[in-house]
Amino acid sequence: MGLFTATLNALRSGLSKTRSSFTESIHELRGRTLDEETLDELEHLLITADVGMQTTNAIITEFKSAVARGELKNRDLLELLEEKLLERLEGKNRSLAVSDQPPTTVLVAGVNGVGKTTSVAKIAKALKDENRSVLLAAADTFRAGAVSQLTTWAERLGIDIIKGEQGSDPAAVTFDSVAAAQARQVDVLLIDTAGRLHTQEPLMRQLEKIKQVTSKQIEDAPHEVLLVLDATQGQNTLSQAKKFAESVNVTGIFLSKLDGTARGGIVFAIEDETGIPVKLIGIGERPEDVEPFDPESFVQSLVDLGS
Ligand SMILES: Nc1nc2c(ncn2[C@@H]2O[C@H](COP(=O)(O)OP(=O)(O)O)[C@@H](O)[C@H]2O)c(=O)[nH]1
Ligand SMILES: [Mg+2]
Repeated sequence: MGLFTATLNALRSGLSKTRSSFTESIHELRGRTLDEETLDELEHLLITADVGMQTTNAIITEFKSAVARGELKNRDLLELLEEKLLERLEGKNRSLAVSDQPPTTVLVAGVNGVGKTTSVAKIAKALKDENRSVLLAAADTFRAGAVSQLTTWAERLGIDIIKGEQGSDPAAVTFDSVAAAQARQVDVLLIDTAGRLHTQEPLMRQLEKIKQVTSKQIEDAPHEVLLVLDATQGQNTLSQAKKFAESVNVTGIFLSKLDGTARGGIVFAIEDETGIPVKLIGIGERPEDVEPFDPESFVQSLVDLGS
């Protein structure tokens, strides 16, 4: 899906916390001699921004060999950093999967409080703004208020919603929503799920069940399994991603709350550790506070060479 376009200004302000720590700090290194001390400081800054060991090591190693080859004499440290950071993110398909035959079904998963319901509303709004028809499924039937939260969004955005009683079987709600999406011929069905259960049933088993219900009705559904990770949770996001990826085939990550953290470098760690592409980012609480993840503008905002 060519879901909306990135706006650099919104991204820059959404990343303001990361920019006021990481970006400002790396600018202090500009013009410094590229000796061991400078590279140690750069390494420290990358780790502090949660970039992770893999990307940090790769970048520092490349810098060291570039210095040894004398290549950095005429190169700007930040230009080279921008180049290397971008290389780490290149070559991934970041667009949302779309089915030739509607409805495209998107399953949204993640632990409690990471921003699933908000992210569903954001995607729904973006799709609606592109004149696509959308249906929401409230398959978080456990948390008190979860269904009404999504219902409120649906009303505000003028989008239909399929829901069951609180406590009802989320697989049944899912079944109904897929049937309704087919009958109404909507373009996209967005399924909001629970992040925590008050039953004996393990969360992952419930997700698998929801997934199975959709694929029984539409062979290649769900076309997208989006895992929502909360950027403010830093390194904890990595273990969450691994756990979900073990049970359901996660096809993309929605990284929420990037506006709430100074450690926006977590994007690199997530992709290094999981191999799953970050497809969308959340940069605020409003339905319009979402951007497709665009490596180039992301890295540009982080390094901020100016134009
Ligand atoms: N600052 C910020 N807050 C967010 C973002 N996404 C969600 N939230 C907030 O996170 C809280 C939990 O969101 P919710 O969608 O209910 O999470 P869920 O339990 O995973 O469904 C709410 O207060 C949201 O407004 C974001 O991108 N930025
Ligand atoms: Mg929710």
